[in-house]
Amino acid sequence: MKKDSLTSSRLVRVTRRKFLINSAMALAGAGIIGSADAGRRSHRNPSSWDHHRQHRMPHRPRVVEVYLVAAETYLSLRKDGPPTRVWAFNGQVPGPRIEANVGDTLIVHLSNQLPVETSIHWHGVELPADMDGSNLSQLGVQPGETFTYEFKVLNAATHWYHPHFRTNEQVDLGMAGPLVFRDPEEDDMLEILGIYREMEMTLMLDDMLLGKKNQPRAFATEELELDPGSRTLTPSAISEQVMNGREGNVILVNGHEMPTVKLRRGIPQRWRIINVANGRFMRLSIPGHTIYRIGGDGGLLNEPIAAPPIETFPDSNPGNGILLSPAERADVVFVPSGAHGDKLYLEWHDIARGRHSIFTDEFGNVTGLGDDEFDGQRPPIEIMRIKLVGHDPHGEAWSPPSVLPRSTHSPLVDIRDSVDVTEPDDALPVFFGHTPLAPDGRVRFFAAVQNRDGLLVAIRAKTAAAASAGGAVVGGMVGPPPFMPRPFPAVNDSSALSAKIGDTRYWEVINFTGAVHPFHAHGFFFQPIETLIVNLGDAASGTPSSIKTISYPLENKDTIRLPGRPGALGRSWTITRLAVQFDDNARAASPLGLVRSDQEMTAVGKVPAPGAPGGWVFHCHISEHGDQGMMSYFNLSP
Ligand SMILES: [Cu+2]
Repeated sequence: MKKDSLTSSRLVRVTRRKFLINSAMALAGAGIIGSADAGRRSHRNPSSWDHHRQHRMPHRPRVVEVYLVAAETYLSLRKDGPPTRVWAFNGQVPGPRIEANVGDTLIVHLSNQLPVETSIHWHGVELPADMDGSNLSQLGVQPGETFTYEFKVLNAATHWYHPHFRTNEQVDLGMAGPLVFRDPEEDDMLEILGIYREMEMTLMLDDMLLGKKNQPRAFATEELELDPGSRTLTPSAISEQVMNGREGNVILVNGHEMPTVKLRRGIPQRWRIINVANGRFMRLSIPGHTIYRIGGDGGLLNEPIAAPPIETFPDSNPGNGILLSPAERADVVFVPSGAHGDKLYLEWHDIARGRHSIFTDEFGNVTGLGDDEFDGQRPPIEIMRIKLVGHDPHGEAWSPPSVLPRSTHSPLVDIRDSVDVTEPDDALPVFFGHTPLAPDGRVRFFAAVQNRDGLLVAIRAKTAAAASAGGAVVGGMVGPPPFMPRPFPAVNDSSALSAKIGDTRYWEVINFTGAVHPFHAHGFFFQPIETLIVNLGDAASGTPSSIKTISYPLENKDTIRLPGRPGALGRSWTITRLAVQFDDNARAASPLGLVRSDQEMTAVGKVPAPGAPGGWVFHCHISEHGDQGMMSYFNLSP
């Protein structure tokens, strides 16, 4: 085993070097060119990101050590106009791309030069609790302080990193970076299938809400918390940001508005796509091209999923294009086709996700909510230009493999059959909802965990009645407002969810709202089992009861879209079930070798003490919702 590791380590370094050389050539040739100010910013090409800041020690070949300084700076993100005030890691937006191999130990030294506390959460990474970086797992790193994260890389997948204090503001201002964990064995097997590492790019997609002179507009939550008396946002603007998530007006690809990339036609391209926007869902299409999704949050799938291009507007089939809610990732392959010199565009498309319209009276007070009639119908936006170059060396079409390779280090094992979703005691119930809007625009989102008044049982009974009603209208009403569960601030250690190490359980996440929410759980992958979309129907309007089931391919995920309810509040909801294994074997005893001796796997408590982590959080990844309380936590015990 040891010898194998050494061999593969050498192989990695050769491959990495080859990658850098090829990247440098691509850069010299064109790479990402961007617009007229290309020459002013050396990091316009993603391949040039900061490898000088990432060290692989000759005497410690399995250690990757990185220094990240969080500080305010100004960067030219837009094609025109003055630079934008950003908060950045190492002066870059996105932050430096960190890359490591399975089996490596990653050490990251964070220095906080911001005026506020911060942290780094390693999104989707399985690691010890005290390294998770959430506001429960550690105390904030104060201005002027440093903190060192250290953990072993266990799974090959595309992740990202970002602060977990005042997430909506800090991430939106630029604090997010790509985190790529590789497995050389997988890379080798993909090369046999024609997917070469040299043809790989990481695309970090974001949007920013910029106002005058390209500066960030005020944040709704900041207004509410810090400056209630002198707000510059109107109540409806506050509601807009908080209800629908902060959607920006400038879409950035690797920190640039509308960059250009040159691609060799006929050669499969592998893109690792990461959506780091606060509230914008990224639905992507390249006209005339089928994009194959080969992986996502937790690494490779067992088989590719074909996503046809979006050819009509609006397009309500979510299977067309690649759809990413905030924080989700997609590992995709496509083959650029066309003539030398042709231009293609990567397009953003809208999807109906339950956006609301906000109604106000003549005094500017918020009076109510309605459905946004243009939800899913916003016009497409071209977000990246692709120039085709070269001749097709193969002269024949590449076809996707029927089976994808996962390395022996991290096989994709189906755990869904080992949970019994008819057993309520095995469920980890979560209820997503929000309070009514106040006239000043405030609204509170919650992710309640307390199963008060048998809410889970009541929901299940109503769901079963709807399923057996055969179209008949089912009476009764469930959920808020009559059963308003406790929000995050009211949850304490006695009412928090709990699990034991070694347990296999399932999340049962019930969405009472009409909007789609991306549910994210820290520390442990889950495997989506099913979503039930339940409507009790309505006798008055003659709407029959209905229940629809969505099933999912086998996949490890950490963020999943929870569909919104299809009908009236209290008479419809969705139930999403996700299998999760609280297994620490991989962390405590990796077959690849060393682990830290002071592993903190368990985590208990809402308030972390110095040196002792608190519980594991889960939340909506529309940052405004999470920060407003659509967040809770679970305790893990031996
Ligand atoms: Cu949400």
